[in-house]
Amino acid sequence: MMIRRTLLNASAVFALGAASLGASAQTMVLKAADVHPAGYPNVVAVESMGKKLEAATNGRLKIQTFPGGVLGGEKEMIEQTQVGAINILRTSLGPVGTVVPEVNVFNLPFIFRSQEHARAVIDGPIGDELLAKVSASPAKLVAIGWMDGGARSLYTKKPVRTPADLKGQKVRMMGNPLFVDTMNAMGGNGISMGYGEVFTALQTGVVDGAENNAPSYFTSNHYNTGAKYYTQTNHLIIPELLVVSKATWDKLSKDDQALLKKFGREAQMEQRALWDKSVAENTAKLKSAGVEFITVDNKPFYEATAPVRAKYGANYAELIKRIEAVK
Ligand code: GTR
Repeated sequence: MMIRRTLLNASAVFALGAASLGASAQTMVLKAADVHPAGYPNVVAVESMGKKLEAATNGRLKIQTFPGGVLGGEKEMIEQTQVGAINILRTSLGPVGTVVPEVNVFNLPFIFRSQEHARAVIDGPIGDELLAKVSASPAKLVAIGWMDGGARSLYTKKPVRTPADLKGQKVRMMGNPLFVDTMNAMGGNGISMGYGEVFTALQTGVVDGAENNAPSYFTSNHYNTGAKYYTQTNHLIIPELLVVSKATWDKLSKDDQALLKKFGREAQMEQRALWDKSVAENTAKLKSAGVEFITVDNKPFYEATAPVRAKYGANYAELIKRIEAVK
């Protein structure tokens, strides 16, 4: 009798323990990573996504942000997201092209006519199709939204006005062979390297320049290394991506997945509003820090990069036509 009661009690305790375990297993703190520092539009948009998620789930799902590249460079962070060590990642589409080659069509030089054109494309059916391609690929990433990445222009220690001025200049590009080819076609020597290494590389002369949008150029401090000529080539307009690890995604209920999708799309719109402000503010800061903005005719750069569009765009001719047709 005695033994039986003990057994009963033990199973009651076990049942209780399982119930509370079950409840705590559902509470999740999602790690969200970004190479950009706190306060950058992309980071702010993900933080506010976290607040909405927490409110909508009564605290069951939360987002903890890890900005400033503390979890590694984008290449490493993509890998960590693929295995579920990072749950949410905001990344440029640039390095994603190495794991999902189909997205490289957005990574082509001069594929978009302007930021407005890029926005119209990512907001429409083509944008949705590419998100779906990322999610359906074997890369183990679920794409839930886009963000603006602005237009990338060259910054160098010597002024550049034509492709010939780039001769012999080593220019840091993002980790994707497409970008190294782009810089080589533009007249320089493309060197691929993680974002976090660029400041020292510029300082020590490992590279003579790099390229980025104004908010990145300013917040990374790259303008403080002598690379103070900012040539307005606008050669790459690359959308940014918000992805969830597939390993994490598969643990979520359908309702929670739908919430993440909804808030991901809202983050896209919030970042956009912050982005325009950030470009204006950071442009002003760069100018007052002594950066010389050089206006150029970008036609020679466009023409020089035709072989890159031909090489990497060959399989996507139809898609490129559709992108060009978007008003
Ligand atoms: C920024 C982009 C980052 C990162 C960086 C880079 O514009 O927002 O995601 O890709 O460029 O040059 O590595």
